[in-house]
Amino acid sequence: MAARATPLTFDSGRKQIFVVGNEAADADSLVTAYAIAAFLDSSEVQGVALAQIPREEFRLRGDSLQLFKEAGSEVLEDGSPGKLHFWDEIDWKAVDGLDSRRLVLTDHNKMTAQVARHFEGRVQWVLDHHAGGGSYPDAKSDIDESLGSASSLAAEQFMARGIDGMPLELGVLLAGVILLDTRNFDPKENKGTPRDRAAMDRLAAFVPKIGHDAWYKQLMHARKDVSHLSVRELMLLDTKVVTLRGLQVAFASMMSAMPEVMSKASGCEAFKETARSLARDRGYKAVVCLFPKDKATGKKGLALVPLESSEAEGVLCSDLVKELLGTPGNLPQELRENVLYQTQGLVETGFQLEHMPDLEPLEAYSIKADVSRKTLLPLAMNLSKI
Ligand SMILES: [Mn+2]
Repeated sequence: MAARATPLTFDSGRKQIFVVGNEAADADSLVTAYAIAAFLDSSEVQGVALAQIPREEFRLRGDSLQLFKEAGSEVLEDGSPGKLHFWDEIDWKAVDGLDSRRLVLTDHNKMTAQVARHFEGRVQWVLDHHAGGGSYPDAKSDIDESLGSASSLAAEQFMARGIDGMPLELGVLLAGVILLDTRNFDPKENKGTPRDRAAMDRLAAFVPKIGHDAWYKQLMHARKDVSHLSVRELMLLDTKVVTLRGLQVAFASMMSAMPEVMSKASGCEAFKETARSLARDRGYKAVVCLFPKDKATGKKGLALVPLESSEAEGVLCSDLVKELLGTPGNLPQELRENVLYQTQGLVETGFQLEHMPDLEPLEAYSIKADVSRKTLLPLAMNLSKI
């Protein structure tokens, strides 16, 4: 196991071709970028696989974590692949200095703004299964919108070289993603096409001995499993960042109930410190966590952690609490007419926010179980206006 990422040094004797997947950085995007970079690597070309996330966030993708491990890829202590280069690790000045650099897009067909800043006019090839396309008429294009997985396209490239051209590591990675993306070719899901099936059949030798069905179940379980994640990682897992009164606030949908998360954090004070440290690192002024329903109370949980309670973000958090406590009486007409406010019964009952003094110094509350981030956010956005 390598202790650190393979340092990305540019070989002056070869042309650099960067390969990047989409910004969601799901298994299909990560694996196609990784595989196509390896495919392109030669005595003339240095293939560089790129992920549009910081390395810290790789572990949040449990399916990818498991797949790279199973494939025998060289991984770091956190399980992230050493040969995959993450957005926070790139020396962009050095990249911009590579005059002949080119870009390949996998699993999307239009550069994100952050990628375009470094590769405008340099897209050479697009392998994708999304609608759209046509953004780069001069680039080679392999786009099939009907496909379940872009990994099927990547597999075809290796197959065209003959089966001997497919290394074991990449065969396992691509087969695993095709199974995930096609939902194991379940006809009810209608995601896998005959073209995906043909790619999968040619990768049959890379499926582990347990067989397709059991492997698919394991990978899906790994995708949903959050037991390996730290409290900080749980906060990163499903976070929306919004600007309220000019301040960046992260709204995290937590995957475990409040009591479990507090015990994982070793207490409310440590939880609060974890949230503040995340806020500092990411430039947030506050982190608001919404926890799933706690079986014991039948309610969800809400915790608000401003970076500094004496500053503007502290006022913002207490104003949000006041606003929540004032519902339903204070709901503006626009939210009364909001369909989700109606289906969650918020127009009649309000958010049913109740302080949980036992969790101090953490500012924690129980909240009506029907509430979701989709209804919490509009109220916060409304607050930003007043
Ligand atoms: Mn995809």
